[in-house]
Amino acid sequence: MTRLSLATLGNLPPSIATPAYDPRLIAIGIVHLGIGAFHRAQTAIYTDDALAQAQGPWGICGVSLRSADVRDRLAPQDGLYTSVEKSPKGLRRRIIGSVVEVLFLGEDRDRIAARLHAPATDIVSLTVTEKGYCHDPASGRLNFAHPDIVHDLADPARPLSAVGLIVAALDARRRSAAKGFTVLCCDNLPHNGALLRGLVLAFAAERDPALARWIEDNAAFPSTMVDRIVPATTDADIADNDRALGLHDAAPVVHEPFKQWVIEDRFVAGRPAWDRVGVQFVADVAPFEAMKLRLLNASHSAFAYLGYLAGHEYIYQVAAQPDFVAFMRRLMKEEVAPTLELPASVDVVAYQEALVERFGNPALPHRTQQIAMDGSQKLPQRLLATVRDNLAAGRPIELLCLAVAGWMRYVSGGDEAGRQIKVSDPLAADFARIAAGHRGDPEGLARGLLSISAIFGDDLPADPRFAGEVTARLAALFRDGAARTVRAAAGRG
Ligand code: CS2
Repeated sequence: MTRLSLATLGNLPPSIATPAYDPRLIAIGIVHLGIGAFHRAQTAIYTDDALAQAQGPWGICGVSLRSADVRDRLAPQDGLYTSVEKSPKGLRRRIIGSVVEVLFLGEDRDRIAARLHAPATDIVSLTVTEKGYCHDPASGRLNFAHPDIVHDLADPARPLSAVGLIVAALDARRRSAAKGFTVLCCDNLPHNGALLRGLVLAFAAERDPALARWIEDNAAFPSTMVDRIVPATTDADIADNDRALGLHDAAPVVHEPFKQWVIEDRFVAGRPAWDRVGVQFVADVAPFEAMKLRLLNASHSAFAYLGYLAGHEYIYQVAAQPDFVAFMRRLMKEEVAPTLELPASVDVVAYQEALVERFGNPALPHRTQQIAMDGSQKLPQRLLATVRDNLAAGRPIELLCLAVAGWMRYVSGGDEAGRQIKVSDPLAADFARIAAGHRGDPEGLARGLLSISAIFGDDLPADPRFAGEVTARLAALFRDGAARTVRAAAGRG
């Protein structure tokens, strides 16, 4: 089958929208680290919309840090790919043109360095997932023992980590007396801009305090809140899309209609006309980010662990269980919403109801196992920060603790039918060791997992209310199973 590319764009059926600008004429102004499905389905689409409104030098050079796969899929098609929007109302396909170059760190290191050093690059954005920041999730500090950080400090000119790449690029700018750039973190981390700034400065200070000072003065790290549900693309998605296109696209992305991007308006130089295409610019992202992490992502993780244990492969199947939906509504209303302080313009009740509907989208099968990945990096901002706020205010924590216990039961590595669970997490080996030492002993398992300070810090394991509640919920999960425990917690048992 002929490949989608600039040369074959004209062969597409007229129902499929193509870029309203000529991607050939768009110069690169953004380097994006981590060109996975989320970036292609969210931030790159906002940029595509912005380019359609106002052409400018805002093409994206997408960089893969770990594997050549996305580069090998996108490069032969000139960076073009299909956005497939799916909901019960139907399906919409359009071709996105904002990614104009794709590089892989393992093979294109010099070209990536040249792009990052080029004065034309005003923005370096990132979606490298939580674990890509090489930090301690509980404290938010750089993990100097992380192998990539050890490597990058020993060989700063050939970095492997995103933090190392950013510091090397800013160092090169400083040496050539060029301007700095805006670093735009688009991952689901708390205060993501400030967090990344702290990591970059810690790394830079270790190399040279003067470099850290230059970065403080010359780079900006606005925080952002990003939102769109984007399950991993499957082979069946690709085959369906190829049939609709009449061309082969090796890298389509499949996503829901909803999208949101909130950004702090602190840029070193220019930016695309994102404000004209629905991006919200605010002075402080923190309230939006807390709302999203604590309502959406917390419920997602709770559904992923407890739903998987109850035998559901996909989130929409979990969202079709009245007990789970009642649990989610109660979790959001009673334990999360009271911790949020939102601008009056935000209707947080409507936001919660919309989440129930978004999770239930049957047109968008999203694997519980995909969301269950990397829990060690996700729990602190999704569940534990809320637990801390509630403990301090004397508010309830039961349902949050059930979600944490669901994670514990999941990472212990066996499901309710005794089958092995493939746990994907940077700390998976620790979980397996702890679980092996406490078979049939929920109390010991809870104690062992709570002692991982990179997740729980030192305060939570020592809090009798939290430790007691998590242990009781974990015992209930082993005794009664996830479906019954969720039913009881939802007040329906
Ligand atoms: C999900 C998120 O995989 C996960 O952990 O919770 O990727 C979620 O789909 C997005 O944050 C939605 O914006």
